[in-house]
Amino acid sequence: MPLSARFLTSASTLAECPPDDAPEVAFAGRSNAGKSSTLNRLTGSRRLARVSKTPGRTRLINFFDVEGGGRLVDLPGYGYAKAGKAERARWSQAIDDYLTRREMLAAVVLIMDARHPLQPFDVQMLDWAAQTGTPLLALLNKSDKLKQGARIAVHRAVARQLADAGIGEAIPFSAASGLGAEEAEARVGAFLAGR
Ligand SMILES: Nc1nc2c(ncn2[C@@H]2O[C@H](COP(=O)(O)OP(=O)(O)OP(=O)(O)O)[C@@H](O)[C@H]2O)c(=O)[nH]1
Ligand SMILES: [Mg+2]
Repeated sequence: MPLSARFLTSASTLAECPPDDAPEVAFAGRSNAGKSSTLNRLTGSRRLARVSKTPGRTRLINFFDVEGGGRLVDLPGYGYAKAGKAERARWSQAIDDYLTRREMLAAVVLIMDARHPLQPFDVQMLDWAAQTGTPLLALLNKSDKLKQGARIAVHRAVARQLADAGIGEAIPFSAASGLGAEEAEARVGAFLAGR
């Protein structure tokens, strides 16, 4: 079942974030990996989060209230090349602050493009999750772009890395086709419920 959610607010700094008083699941990943598309898929909504062909669409931290409790958080993408240096520095500061200071952060959903998984930012995120003991779910997004054999190979390789690091789980996923969506919804719902 999709999670029912609605937009709460946007923030460009930690100080602007809503009170840290509800469990949150944050969607992180490289620019253009499909964070916003994934949020829309998991909430069964076309337009909850803004999706764009141009990387760097999500420029703020966006908060969505989930019916039944908790929030989903759409983070700006890491590594958006066209943003100016100052803007990039501001984003990564806001993301780092969010990830390190948010007491109610229940889990991180790491969205990767299944065609280019485990880029430096992703590995950094996995290391961070392992070090801090933050639950992490990796979604191998855009799996619709891969043939079955490649999909299986990528899943196996990423699952092995996660197992080596002692964290989380990887799911072949497609925000476009809905592959893996039910499983991801169940996992996110469980994170929010503290399970
Ligand atoms: N084929 C395919 N395309 C996808 C999928 N998910 C996202 N896309 C496309 O990838 C592009 C980026 O999607 P977004 O959801 O905006 O990505 P994002 O990670 O939120 O990007 P930023 O906000 O810029 O960091 C869009 O053109 C989407 O339509 C998928 O599962 N399959
Ligand atoms: Mg986005």
